Amino acid sequence: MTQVIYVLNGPNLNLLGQREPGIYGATSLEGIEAMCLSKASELGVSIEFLQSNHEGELVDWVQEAGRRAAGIIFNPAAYSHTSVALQDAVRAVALPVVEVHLSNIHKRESFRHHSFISPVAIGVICGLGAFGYVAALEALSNHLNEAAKA
Ligand code: CA2
Repeated sequence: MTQVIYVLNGPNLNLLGQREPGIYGATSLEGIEAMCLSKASELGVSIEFLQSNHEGELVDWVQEAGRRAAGIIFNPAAYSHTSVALQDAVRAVALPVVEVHLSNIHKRESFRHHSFISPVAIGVICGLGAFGYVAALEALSNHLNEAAKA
């Protein structure tokens, strides 16, 4: 059966492409979804691409992924830096998670340097813009294929 990968996006990422292109790039979230769909078809996986401005809804989707998906690509946006609830959700589902940030959070304000998700992710990609999502999809698919062989 085709593997499903959840691509979850946190608060304000629906504004991508409309504001702050100097930090987050000019690609809209719909554009990023299109890039992910194209990569997913190349890799032979299917994706569920979602965005929410609400922490609880993101928790619900992580739990749903635990029942339906093989892994998660997660840009929790500002909740990366604040949310114990999202860390607990990721820990509870025990799925491989690749954390993605469009910007290089380590080059920015110090409050962005810590992520609650990084310690429970298999890897983190930041600073590569929209391409980071495509790289994350390839990395997660490779991780799943390697895990299936072991
Ligand atoms: O670089 C990233 O992907 C971030 O996760 C984006 C978050 C930020 O809080 C993280 O520190 C790093 C912010 C997303 C807000 O997106 C906007 C897009 C356009 C205009 C304004 C905000």
